[in-house]
Formats: sequence, structure tokens, C-alpha cells
Amino acid sequence: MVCHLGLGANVGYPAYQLAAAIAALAASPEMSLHRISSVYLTKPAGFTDQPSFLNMAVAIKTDLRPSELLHITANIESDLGRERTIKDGPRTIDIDILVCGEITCERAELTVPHPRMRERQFVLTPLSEIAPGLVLPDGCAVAELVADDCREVRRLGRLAALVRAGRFAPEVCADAE
Ligand code: PH2
Ligand code: MG
Ligand code: MG
Repeated sequence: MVCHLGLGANVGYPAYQLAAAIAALAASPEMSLHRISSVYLTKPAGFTDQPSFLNMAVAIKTDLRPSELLHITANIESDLGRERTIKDGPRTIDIDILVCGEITCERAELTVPHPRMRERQFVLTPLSEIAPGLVLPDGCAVAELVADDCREVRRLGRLAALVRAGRFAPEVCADAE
């Protein structure tokens, strides 16, 4: 089964944290990496008084149940120094489970597909880059939700290129444009 994850970071060294999260996912024996999107510089949504984010999407192949996958992603978040303080506030790394094949689940700790993904261009734009034909279990096509004139989300390039150039922080990425 292919699962899609949304990654975001806006404090510390965001590009480095994204790379470390992807390396940790790749190192998990229960899954394999399938696709990795470009990195996007995005304006903070929700709680706006915080730095810009770097966001991206990753597709993995796994037979894990969503709750088992959540256990692994939460461990990676805490290994990378994630602290849960303000809701929607700054974070060293956020790994959200967006879609798990055809599975739907609604629990206190996890809802799949992600309940807010349809309104979030910082999720939809990278996701539709790696999964242009993705259709949610309710029949909704992700590509149709992407706004083509969205100024809140800007493609920066491949993660490996940012890391190689030492462009770890969103401000540096923005200045270098
Ligand atoms: N995550 C949030 C709240 N707001 N804004 C952007 N641009 N990117 C995010 O990843 C993000 C956000 C809560 O998870
Ligand atoms: Mg999130
Ligand atoms: Mg999260």
C-alpha cells in the first residue's frame, strides 16, 4: 500500500530536519521510500506569528496499519526534538499521515485522510507533485484542490540541493532567491 506523508519544519535547521526525518523513514524496516517531492517555502497558516515553513510530501510503501505508522512517525518527531507547546505553533519537525491507500480511520489520536489537508495548499501542492492522479477514498481528486495562483507556497527545489548548498533555514532560502 502507498501512504502519503506531509512534512514541515520552521525552527532550528528546517532543511536538515526534513532530511533527517526522511533518512529515519528510509531506515525503518517496515517501509520503503517511494517518492519525495521538492521543498516548498510556505507562509505559516493558522497561527501566523511564526517563521515561514519548509514543507514537502513523501510517498512510502508499507503494510503497516495507520496507528502503527503513527507510532513510528511520532518517534521520529521526538527523536528530532519535537516539543508540543502551542497548537499549530513552531516545530522542528512535523510528520503528518495524509493518506493511507484506501484506508479511512477516525480516532482521537489519528484521522485518515488528514482532516485539514483539503484546505492546506502547503500540503496539497507538494502532494500533487508526487501523486498527480491521487484520488481520496471519497472520490475527491487532490489535483483539483490545488490553487494555481497560490502565493503562499513557493517551490524552492530539491531537498538534496538545499542541503548541499547549506540552505537549511527558510530565511536563507528566501534571501538566496
Ligand atoms: N503546519 C501547521 C500549521 N501551519 N503552516 C505552514 N505553512 N506549514 C505547515 O506545515 C503548518 C502550517 C500545523 O501542523
Ligand atoms: Mg501538521
Ligand atoms: Mg502533525
